[in-house]
Amino acid sequence: EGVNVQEYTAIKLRVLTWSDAARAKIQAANLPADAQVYFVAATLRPETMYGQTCCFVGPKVKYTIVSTAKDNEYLFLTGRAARNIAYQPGTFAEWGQCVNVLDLDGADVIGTKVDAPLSVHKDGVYILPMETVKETKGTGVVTCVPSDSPDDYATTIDLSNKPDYYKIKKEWVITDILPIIQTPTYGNLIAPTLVTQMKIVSSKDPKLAEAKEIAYKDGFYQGTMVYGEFTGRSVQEAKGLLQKHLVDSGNAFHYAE
Ligand code: A2H
Repeated sequence: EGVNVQEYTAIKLRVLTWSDAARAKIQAANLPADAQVYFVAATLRPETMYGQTCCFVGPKVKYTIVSTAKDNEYLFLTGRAARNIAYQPGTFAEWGQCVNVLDLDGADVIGTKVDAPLSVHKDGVYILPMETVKETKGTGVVTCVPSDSPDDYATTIDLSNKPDYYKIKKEWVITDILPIIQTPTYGNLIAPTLVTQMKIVSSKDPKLAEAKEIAYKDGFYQGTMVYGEFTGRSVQEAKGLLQKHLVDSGNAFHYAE
């Protein structure tokens, strides 16, 4: 924390169908029939959103659904993030209010299907568990881009290898990975390449910290887009363009903490 401000893009993933556990609690909370609930994922890499394959919550993390008084919009995020967002311009300040309507555990929402903006998976993607999600960072919701995030790739492999252990259905895990960014050293799938080269064996492997650092620096400073409307542009250029596109289309907002 301290004086460093982290600027995230908060991506809104609209709920298509709830998991059984979440549906029961939501019915009991009497949300209006036309309520639109969005999972809010904080990302530093908006230019990678084409490659979203699922969205992670911490199974043991506590979340809240808040009402925003805007077009029957409700947000799913940690209580901490909801309080932060309430004070940021362009969000609740204009939306009028931020009222907590329901508390949920991460485990309750696993198996919920959401629409991930820009993702090539147009029928939606699933909410899945990631044990390393921190309650104290961002919104506690992490959208999964396995091509460019070593953490996301390692978790995807774990989930796909042991669906029963994680209490998920194997078919909820998309293992097809879309190349989005070309880098000179690690090709067009930097995260899988690093995980393999560094012999990272699970989502809890300490070597992931280093892989994450390399992937972030190499992708950002050396990367070129090989997918989407900014194909051929540098990642440094595309990041701002895609952030603006997501915000202007109503699919994201700025979030700093
Ligand atoms: B990034 P920083 Cl493609 N717990 O988004 C754990 N991780 C979290 C989190 C939380 N509560 N909130 C956000 N994050 C992740 C995309 C991405 C990200 C790519 C590549 C690298 C990358 C897709 N997941 O992050 O500690 C989110 O994942 C590498 C640093 O604030 C967010 O951006 O620096 C990033 O960590 C924020 O990390």
